[in-house]
Amino acid sequence: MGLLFSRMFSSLLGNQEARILVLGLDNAGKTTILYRLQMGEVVSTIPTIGFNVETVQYNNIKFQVWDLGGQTSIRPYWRCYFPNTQAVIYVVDSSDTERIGIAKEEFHSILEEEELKGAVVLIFANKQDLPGALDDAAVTEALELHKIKSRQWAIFKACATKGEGLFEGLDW
Ligand SMILES: Nc1nc2c(ncn2[C@@H]2O[C@H](COP(=O)(O)OP(=O)(O)OP(=O)(O)O)[C@@H](O)[C@H]2O)c(=O)[nH]1
Ligand SMILES: [Mg+2]
Repeated sequence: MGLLFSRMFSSLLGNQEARILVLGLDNAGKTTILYRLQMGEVVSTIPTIGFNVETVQYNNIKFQVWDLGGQTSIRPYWRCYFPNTQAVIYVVDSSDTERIGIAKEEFHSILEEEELKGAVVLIFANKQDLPGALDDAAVTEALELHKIKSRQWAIFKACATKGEGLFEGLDW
């Protein structure tokens, strides 16, 4: 009851909270994005085994951001984090054209999840600084984003290491 009232008051006062999952293949740049958003810095990362969770306060919204490890063997555990998620940030390494098909398959299986039915989806076409990186239109095509039905989605070009595109995505 107390929790309910505190949530009601904070929403009346305009302080909203949102739970966000950051998903995507290993090496896409998820952890780099999380700490760039939280600290405004590039941190040196190691592959995430498990998850990182941080609170990011932005524009009166407190985002609880969950960054999950993307290695093949860890992906089955993503679903443990699905309940109560308002938004999914799907990160793609735009220069990894070899694995873009796998990125597409993982993306569409996320969309089919019942527990994520109400979540909005933001896609970051990350690593735009690398040679040969697909732009947002090419990533849109490769991920077959036109197949998305009855869900709000948007794609932004990003470069996590330079901090480009990330807050534009959060603004959305
Ligand atoms: N050139 C370039 N490198 C990036 C960018 N974003 C992330 N990286 C690098 O990509 C590598 C992997 O980044 P991580 O953030 O650890 O990737 P991750 O998605 O968290 O990977 P897992 O934890 O294994 O799922 C690191 O060496 C980052 O510095 C970018 O925009 N451009
Ligand atoms: Mg990571």
